[in-house]
Amino acid sequence: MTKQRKLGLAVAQMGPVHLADTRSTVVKRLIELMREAKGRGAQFVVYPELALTTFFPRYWMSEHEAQERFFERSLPGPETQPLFDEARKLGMGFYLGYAELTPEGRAFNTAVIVAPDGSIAGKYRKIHLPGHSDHKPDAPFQHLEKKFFEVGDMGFRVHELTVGGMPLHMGMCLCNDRRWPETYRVMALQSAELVVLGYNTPSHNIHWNEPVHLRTSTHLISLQANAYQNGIWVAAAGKCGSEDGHHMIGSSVIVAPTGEIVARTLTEEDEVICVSADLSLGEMFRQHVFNFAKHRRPEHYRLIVERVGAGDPLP
Ligand code: ING
Repeated sequence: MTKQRKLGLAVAQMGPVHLADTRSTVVKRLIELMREAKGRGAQFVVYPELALTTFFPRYWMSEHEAQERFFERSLPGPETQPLFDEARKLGMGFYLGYAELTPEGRAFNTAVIVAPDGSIAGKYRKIHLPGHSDHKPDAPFQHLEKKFFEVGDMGFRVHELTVGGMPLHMGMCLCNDRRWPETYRVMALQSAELVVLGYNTPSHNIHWNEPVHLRTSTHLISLQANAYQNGIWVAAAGKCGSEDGHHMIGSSVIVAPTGEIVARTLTEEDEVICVSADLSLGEMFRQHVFNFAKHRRPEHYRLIVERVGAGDPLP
């Protein structure tokens, strides 16, 4: 049996963030969640996508207005610095999702991994942007990620960081990315042991009358299948509950390389779940059933990269 490599891993789910909530009140909640995670033995904590604000892509507005109200021009910035200070004081690493406006004026749905020493160990810009860019006035709400964000330009990367004296390979993604198997496979091919992600998932589908329960079941299936099929831990933090009347699913989870849910939130509020994740567990799957080097046959997978949409059967 390989040597155990235990990581105190927490997910900090957030309840609603309303339009009227200020960043500083949100940062106070994030700090409270970090302190609870620390008390539960965590060394790394995962926060949601767009954690600092309400899920603003649900509202029609100009890019300029969105950028003025909901984007960060620097991270840490004046309002988020207290979170970075607290993390360094607690020796806690964390993942945080936020809306990024670059000095050149480019807008991304972004997340960072911050190492326990406070340094930014990795940045990711969301690649799979769901929703639309046009105004749908008849819809109960919008989903304007294709309007407010550019497609991420950093690819799917795996970041090496040391947590609690243990070096580890951590991948990251955002929300809709978790529904696409390519996301995890590209990171598992870079030897990821753990993928962390945040999400904001409306429970109502504006395109068709999808049964509400499917939002949660498809969320969980996506995480569990890909954790197992890549031999990795997956930690997913939701921002949930009803934001100014718009409901989003909870069910934040930590999933083991077995595909089993080892911790799951019970509420749609601020809530911490925490496990002692043995990163060596993934090796059992990566050495045997999903030994990529031994079993994969990329020469037969070419369509996955060459085609964007579905086309005719091969001749
Ligand atoms: N939200 C949703 C998500 O991927 C969605 C959008 C829901 C797409 C359900 C397809 C099906 O969880 C974000 N922010 O990507």
